[in-house]
Amino acid sequence: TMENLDEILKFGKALAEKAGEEIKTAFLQEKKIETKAGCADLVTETDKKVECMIIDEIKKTYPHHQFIGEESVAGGLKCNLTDAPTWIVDPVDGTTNFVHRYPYVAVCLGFCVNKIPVLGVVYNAISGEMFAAIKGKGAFCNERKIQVSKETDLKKSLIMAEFGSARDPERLDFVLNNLRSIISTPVHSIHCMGSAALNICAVASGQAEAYVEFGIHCWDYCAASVILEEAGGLALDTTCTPLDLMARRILAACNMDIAQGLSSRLTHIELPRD
Ligand code: LIP
Repeated sequence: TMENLDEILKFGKALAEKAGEEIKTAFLQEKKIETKAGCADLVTETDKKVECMIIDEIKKTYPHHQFIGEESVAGGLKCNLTDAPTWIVDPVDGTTNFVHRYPYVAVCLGFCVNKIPVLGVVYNAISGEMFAAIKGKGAFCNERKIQVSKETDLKKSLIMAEFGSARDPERLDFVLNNLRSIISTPVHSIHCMGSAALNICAVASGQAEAYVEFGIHCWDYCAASVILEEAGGLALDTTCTPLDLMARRILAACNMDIAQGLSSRLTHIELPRD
């Protein structure tokens, strides 16, 4: 099947806006919060409702497309990426932010063909920033072209990272040791925005030099990885090898100097695959 990516992008942006309306409406209201894999892995009614809406709309317009969705996988569906045109969906990236009314919450729509991410939409539902890219056609934020930072010195870099949602001591040691290793490079600072996708878009926009995280999932980084690469950046595995969508780890960087400098300071763990 030949997919019309320009048409799909237009559809994806409209869909993200519609999902964003739901999120914005619920943002300041009282929320029903449940936990998933651990006490800091949160889900709300909005996550589930928005994912259902997104999948229904895609099925109506593109009946031959497949899906992987965060809440569908949490509900027991398999995370099965085939060569078929497949959407990888995170209805609310930054659920913890959403719960706390911290205004960095994104709808992520990634689209893969032959297992390659070829289109990505990341919509900050609160700020209204619409990040979008088609492979080979550049990256945009609200129609303005975006570009990564030109900095090559890790010591002059701002790094995005996260604590993640695991709270067991062994994993915390791993995360905190890596953060310690990064900050003592020394870098200018480490920021946590609370959304993997928006961290990657910050690198794509030239607002930070790199982002690294272990333990995230394909729906957190699929869409944003296309945006980053189209902004001139690198979406890599943490070892600086090609990105593995199911390996649950990413190193997003503005260039190879920054990527290699950062990668060499990290301890790398393998996680159960998506
Ligand atoms: C979250 C990420 C966040 C990361 C968490 C979690 P969710 O996604 O975007 O940056 O640290 O581990 O994966 O659950 O809000 O979609």
